[in-house]
Amino acid sequence: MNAKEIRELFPILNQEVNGHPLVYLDNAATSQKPIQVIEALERYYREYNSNVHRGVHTLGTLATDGYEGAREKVRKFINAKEAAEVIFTRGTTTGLNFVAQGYARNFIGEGDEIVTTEVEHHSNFIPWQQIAKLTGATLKFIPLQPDGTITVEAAEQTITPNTKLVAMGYVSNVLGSINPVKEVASIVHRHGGVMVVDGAQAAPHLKVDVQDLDCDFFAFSGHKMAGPTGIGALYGKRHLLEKMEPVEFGGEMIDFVDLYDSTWKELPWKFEAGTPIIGGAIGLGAAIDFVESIGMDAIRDHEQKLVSYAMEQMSTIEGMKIYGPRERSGLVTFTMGDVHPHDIATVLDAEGIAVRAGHHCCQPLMKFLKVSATARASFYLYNTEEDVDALVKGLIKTKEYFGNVFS
Ligand code: 7TS
Repeated sequence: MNAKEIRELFPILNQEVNGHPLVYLDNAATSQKPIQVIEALERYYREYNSNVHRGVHTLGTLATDGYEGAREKVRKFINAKEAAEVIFTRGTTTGLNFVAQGYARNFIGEGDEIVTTEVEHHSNFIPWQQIAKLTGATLKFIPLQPDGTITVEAAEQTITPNTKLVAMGYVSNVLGSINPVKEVASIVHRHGGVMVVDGAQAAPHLKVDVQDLDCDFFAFSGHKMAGPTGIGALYGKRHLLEKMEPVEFGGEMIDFVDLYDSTWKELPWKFEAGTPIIGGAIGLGAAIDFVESIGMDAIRDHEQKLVSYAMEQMSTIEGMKIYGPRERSGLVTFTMGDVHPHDIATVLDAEGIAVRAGHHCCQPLMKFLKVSATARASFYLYNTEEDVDALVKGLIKTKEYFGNVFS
């Protein structure tokens, strides 16, 4: 299937916005959903909505099979050893906070180091900053290259025997850079620490193999990979999840409850208190089936061609500054002369083109790049060269509109 055929499977894309065909280039914020995912959600709510893991009635069994079946799909998708190592969460943010509260808070203390980078999304930054404040651990940052990339050598020089945890994004949501998480995991393991990977921008766009990366935790969101909002997964190695404390308490996650003490269910349910996100998990399972039917390698190849074409075309515009390395995932973050990124996004929106402007939840990185905001076009499997052409045309129009601010 080519991108144009894939596009037909996404009903939302077939509409006009402000009198122009919609060109959706805000996929790093959230992707659109194909008909297969919408139908899986509808089928669940129309035909077998029920709570899981409790009743013996038929709908309850169907819902439980759907929910646990989705867990197995996630396991296979990221190549975890066992489904018990996959915890359903609300998304990447929740997954990373679980590791911070359930693991780091209990196993990290004064004199220990937590290592992260200035490239991180706030979701993979603030939890560690706060845990460091709470525990007295030292927060350290791997020095960045001028283009914002992270080298193995810089990681090697920052990580020490005192480093108990390294938190790093696999793919940057601003620079598109692909970080050497496998190599960094090997360094931190040599020093006895754990490797936490923020996979929010990786899982939708490239083949993830948590065993090959040898990361200890890996968090991602369903909504950025054609799935519904409100669902994601946290992978953790069994031995770490076993010693990690539950973060939420209540129904579903207990074994026995006594007046003054309680015991927990086995993995992964120990971490899934309350009625879980059943419809969301089933929708995520359908999204995994969908992206796998296209093929993760095919998705990456398509995005590589698009991003190269976009960078080439955009570079021809006077005043264009593109951030990040040449080798990247499918997104382009840029500024254009002195035009404020919000103005760029506003003019593009009038042309039916959706891009994001702002700090992209990466204020430390904006500081590093010495900008207060940037604009970003991010691609997915349904975007086409025509979308890039529309973007470039829109940017030229923006430039003409604000022409006098170019020096
Ligand atoms: N980590 C990275 C690298 C991200 O890009 C995002 C969301 C998150 C974590 C948080 O994911 P959530 O699903 O829990 O919200 N990034 C963006 C973005 O770039 N624009 O909007 C959301």
